[in-house]
Amino acid sequence: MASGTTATARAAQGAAAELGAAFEAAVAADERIEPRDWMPDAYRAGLVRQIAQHAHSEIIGMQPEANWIARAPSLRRKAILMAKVQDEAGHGLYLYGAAETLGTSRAELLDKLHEGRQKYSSIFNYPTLTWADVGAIGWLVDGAAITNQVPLCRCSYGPYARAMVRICKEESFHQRQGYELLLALSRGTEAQHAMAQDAVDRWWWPSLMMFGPPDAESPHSAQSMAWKIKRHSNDELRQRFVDICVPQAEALGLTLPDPDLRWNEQRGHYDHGAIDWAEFHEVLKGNGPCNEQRLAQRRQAHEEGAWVREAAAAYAAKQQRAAHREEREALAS
Ligand code: BYC
Repeated sequence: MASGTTATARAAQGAAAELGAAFEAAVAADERIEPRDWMPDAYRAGLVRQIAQHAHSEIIGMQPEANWIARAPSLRRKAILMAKVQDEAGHGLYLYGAAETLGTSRAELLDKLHEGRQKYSSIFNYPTLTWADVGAIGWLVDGAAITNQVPLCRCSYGPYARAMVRICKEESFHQRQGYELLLALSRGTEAQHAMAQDAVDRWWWPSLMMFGPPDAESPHSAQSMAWKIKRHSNDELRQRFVDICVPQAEALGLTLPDPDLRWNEQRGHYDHGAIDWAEFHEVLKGNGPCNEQRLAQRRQAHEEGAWVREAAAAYAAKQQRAAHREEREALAS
């Protein structure tokens, strides 16, 4: 009996080792891991953590911009902004869908968001004070998002990587509309130019924080990069973003609010000033300017949408009953 148990345990261990080796080999060969494939528990949990945070950011990210839909300065600008905010909702859906393939329901993730047990991007805890903020969000926030997210199109987990392809195409449109909006303001009246500059002054540093803590203080980066979920470190992507933005700011006729920003010939990159990480951690702890407001509005939207979810569930159940009835009738005839 004892030796039988040992043999079974040994066989199970052998099978687990084989599955683990197959997973590692697939990652090393740059193949995609698909929902039905075996994966380590920590890989699954890490993906759910990141995808959930990403999905939550998309739907909370609708709030600061939606604040300006009713006050857009022209019908054209209003139509563009509505389409953009609607896109963010869609991105949330693709991402919650990707998380569902890992065995975690959207309802469960939303509960965690509403209870403050899962994060969303720090950037959306800042207020949108003027119309120029819509431009600054498009240029800087969507620009940072693209820089961070294009490499995620090659993420080792198939459903997340495929969701990111479509998201990045839409983000690219969002970034351009923000840039074009800021350009129009920058070339406008003195007051419009000043409004654009003020928005850039307020959004620049929080945009740099979107890339996450410095590499040395990023607990997840090493494992996430080893599993090819992330392809580049937080600091690498932040640097890439800074290098892209400096000439764009010059073309816009706006300045970036960092006196230490200068080209470093030796590194082949722009050096930038120190980021206020204390502010970042405060925002993550819930003490940013809009944390409470964002979560309260999200909870309210969820409660107000209860009837839609009930109606959709009732409709789905009705469709299913009809399909079963048709099946029974077909069998009986
Ligand atoms: N804000 O070890 P680290 C958008 C957390 S949506 C809040 O470096 P990781 C858009 C991190 O989660 C933008 N939390 O983590 C939408 C972790 O906490 P937990 C969102 C942050 O995962 C609408 C802890 O700090 N984009 O673009 O390796 C309109 C330690 O960090 C932040 C994505 O989510 C932050 N900024 O790297 C317009 C992209 N940074 O989980 C635009 C996908 C870090 O241990 N996500 N934390 O409690 C990623 O690429 C990575 O998750 C991150 C962080 C680079 C963000």
